[in-house]
Amino acid sequence: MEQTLVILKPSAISRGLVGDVITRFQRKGLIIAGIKMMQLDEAILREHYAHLVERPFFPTLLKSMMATPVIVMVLAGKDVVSVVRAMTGATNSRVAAPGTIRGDFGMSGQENIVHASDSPENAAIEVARFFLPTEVFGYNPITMPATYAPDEI
Ligand code: IDP
Ligand code: MG
Repeated sequence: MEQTLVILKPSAISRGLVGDVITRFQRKGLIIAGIKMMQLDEAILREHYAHLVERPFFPTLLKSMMATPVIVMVLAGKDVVSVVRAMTGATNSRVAAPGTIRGDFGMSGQENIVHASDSPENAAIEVARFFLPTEVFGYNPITMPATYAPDEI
């Protein structure tokens, strides 16, 4: 099963949205393959947001992502990377479509509740960045036959 990396950002923690966001992923039928709380530091964020380090807002983004601990998750499912990106919505929460996590829960471009991997290649890199192999579990929930047709899994 494909995997993706999700971070419940400090905006989700501070605003009490952890349960609501995780519930959405579970109701969709995604499998939680790994989950833990951690405090991010500058080193891991410079790696994770390497594509943004030269941007003027990067110092503010760093501070925002270190404001509280975060919850990191590995979600598993068929085409899970694109499914979760679609559920997440556009980067700017004010533009994100209603029905998406950012569109329903946020008002900010920076304080946008969740991170989600943007490609299967990056998902594999990001899962390895935040999780030890022993912290990610491959299992088939009893709900699988009601979630997928046999030829989908
Ligand atoms: P994504 O999270 O939708 O993949 P990226 O472009 O990868 O968007 O940016 C990573 C994160 O950096 C965003 O989720 C957001 O928190 C922050 N960010 C991106 N662009 C801006 C901006 O123009 N102003 C402030 N923060 C931004
Ligand atoms: Mg991104």
